Amino acid sequence: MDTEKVKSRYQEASRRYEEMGVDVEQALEKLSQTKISMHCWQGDDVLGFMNEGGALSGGIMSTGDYPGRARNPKELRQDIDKAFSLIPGKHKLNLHAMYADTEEKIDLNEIEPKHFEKWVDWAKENQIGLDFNPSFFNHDMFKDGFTLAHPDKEVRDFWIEHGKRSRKIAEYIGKELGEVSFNNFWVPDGMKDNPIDRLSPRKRLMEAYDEIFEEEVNPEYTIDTVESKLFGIGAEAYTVGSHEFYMGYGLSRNKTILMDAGHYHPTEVISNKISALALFSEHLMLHVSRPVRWDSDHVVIMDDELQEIMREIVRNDLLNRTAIGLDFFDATINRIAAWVVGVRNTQKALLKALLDPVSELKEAESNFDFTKRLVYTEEMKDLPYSDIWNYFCLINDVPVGIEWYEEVKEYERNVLMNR
Ligand code: RNT
Ligand code: ZN
Repeated sequence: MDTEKVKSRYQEASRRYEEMGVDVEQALEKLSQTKISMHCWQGDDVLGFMNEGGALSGGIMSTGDYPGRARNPKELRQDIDKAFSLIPGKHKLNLHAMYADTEEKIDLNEIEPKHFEKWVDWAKENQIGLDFNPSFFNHDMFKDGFTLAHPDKEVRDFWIEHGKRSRKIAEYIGKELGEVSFNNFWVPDGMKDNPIDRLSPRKRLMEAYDEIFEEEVNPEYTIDTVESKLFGIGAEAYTVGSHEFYMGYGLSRNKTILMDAGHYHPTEVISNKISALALFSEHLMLHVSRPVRWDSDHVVIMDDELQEIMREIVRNDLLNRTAIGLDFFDATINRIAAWVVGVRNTQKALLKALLDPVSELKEAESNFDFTKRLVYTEEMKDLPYSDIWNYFCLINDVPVGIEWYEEVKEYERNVLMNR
């Protein structure tokens, strides 16, 4: 798109927003300060590099066989670089332990900071932050549907060791990069059919976490987060780490609670939980995902819930306290396009929220002027936020509109198809 046109449209659009009482420059400033934590696992269908030939386990599933999956750390970084080059701003990469980059033959209970040095070097070079996750799946020690809550101590101890080591790695990452690394704990533990004893596995999970978190890590470098879930494939009847489990655990242990948009009952939404959690916890972290009938991890699109999540963050002034991560894996489409669409949509939804006349709307509501609230919120839907977005892409030196798609196609022809 022609640069002058982008600029003049931006000016015209800004005028319209300003008429509604919106400070557009401030919105762009906030948008450019907000990092999205892009998940590495969209690039290889959540397989990782530590379990050769092993399939995805842990009650999650990636479907599709689009060509060009990244098969090693080098390819994955190359693809991530491509995606980031098409996304405005500097962001974070969310790394899983099973993506260790090393020649050494190591297991999950042996990982050390040195096995992630190459990721850290890459992050430094590209000014990208890193978040981290222990990987409690894709492994033989995921036994009988359990990890940390397994009745057998040997199984639990393996995973406890893994969890402890993940914290050391996240601490190392945060220290090296000078930016906090959120380290997220999610375990798939559960049962397919109705359990007799729901309590004992939850007690074991609680105790295993207490052991993992025994040692202090420097909160300037890493913050532990815990992610709940309603069910998984093969754990339909019972998931040990439920929402209530982690609300209780996180709040009593000072752990940050992570809410994944796909991990609740189908009519339940995380947008309605953010404000409640914000009253009781300093930080919160999200996995912005899109459930379609189940926790299907579809690419996030510009739907109502994505917009409502961002509005909640903005209207409650939670941008500085919320870590926004993404979590989807679609193997039926170009994986780089999946990232670009997902991250750009998340940013766009945030921009839309930032372009609302929040104080005016709050005032109307506090005066019980529900008519004005309705009239304004409906009017805002018609304002040309995409002219503001295109300008944001322009000043950040990334493709405007869908110009990025041509670049992805070219990359597909030249790189992905040769894999
Ligand atoms: C699974 C959780 C978890 C994973 C990633 C790979 O249901 O959402 O966050 O998707 O850790
Ligand atoms: Zn998740």
